[in-house]
Amino acid sequence: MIHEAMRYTLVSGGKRIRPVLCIAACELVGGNEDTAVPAASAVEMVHAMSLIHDDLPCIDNDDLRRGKPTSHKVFGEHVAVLAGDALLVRAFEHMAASTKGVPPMRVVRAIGELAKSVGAEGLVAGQVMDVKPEGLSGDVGLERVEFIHLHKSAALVEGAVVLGAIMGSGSEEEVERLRMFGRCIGLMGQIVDDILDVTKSSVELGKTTGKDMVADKLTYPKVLGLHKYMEIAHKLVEDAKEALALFDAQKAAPLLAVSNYIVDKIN
Ligand code: GRG
Repeated sequence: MIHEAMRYTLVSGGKRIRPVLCIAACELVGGNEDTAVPAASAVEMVHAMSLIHDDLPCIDNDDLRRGKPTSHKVFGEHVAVLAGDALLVRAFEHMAASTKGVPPMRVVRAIGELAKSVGAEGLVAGQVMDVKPEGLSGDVGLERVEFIHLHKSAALVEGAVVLGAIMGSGSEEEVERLRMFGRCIGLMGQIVDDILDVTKSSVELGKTTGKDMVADKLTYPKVLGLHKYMEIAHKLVEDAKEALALFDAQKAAPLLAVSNYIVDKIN
């Protein structure tokens, strides 16, 4: 039962953006795809567990994820909690046991990076801040929203890219440039989702003003307005491109393609 619950979310049709980024970053710094596959899988396991826990009744209480019943709806709440825990631990076990052809110090560093992107300085920090404020109004600080998005959404995307660069034996400078790239597109991904939430709601309600219709979510559009928010998304694409500028353009093409894929949804 526990393995079935672990697999249920892990193979339920996500876009796999994080593992793709991890492998592309590894190849960009000259590494072989195979050396990044365990890390890429580990990142996807962490992503899957975060979705399971995010959907729980005590957090977002969602019934559907990717068009299917959420883990706790299928397996019950206690199994969903445990499946999330087991996936989290399995991610680290898998990286430690299955990474081949990478110096042990690099594997240890990558494990540390992943842990940091998940824990109280990463996903967990973002989730803790993302409590629904009662009577939310225009005075919700931009800083707070930025903190939530950077931690809850961008941290694991950044982690995925950094892990790939480490496994591919990237230099310190390459790792840091790719960290910046990952952070930009992670943040951009969340912004694009927020914009689509707003525009979709507007279309559904037959309105064309782009005014925020999402009542209970803490989003940038609520704080900044849609126009300014679009500007930020486009600025992040430029920053992401700049972070890749010193790499060979042809080799950087796959990462740029992911970045364009994300932002094209709002163009
Ligand atoms: C990490 C220990 C631990 C607990 C979890 C609940 C929680 C703490 C964190 C919430 C993390 C969360 C759900 C962030 C949202 C991230 C996000 C942008 C999800 C959507 O990603 P996509 O579009 O999804 O890549 P698919 O379905 O394609 O995989």
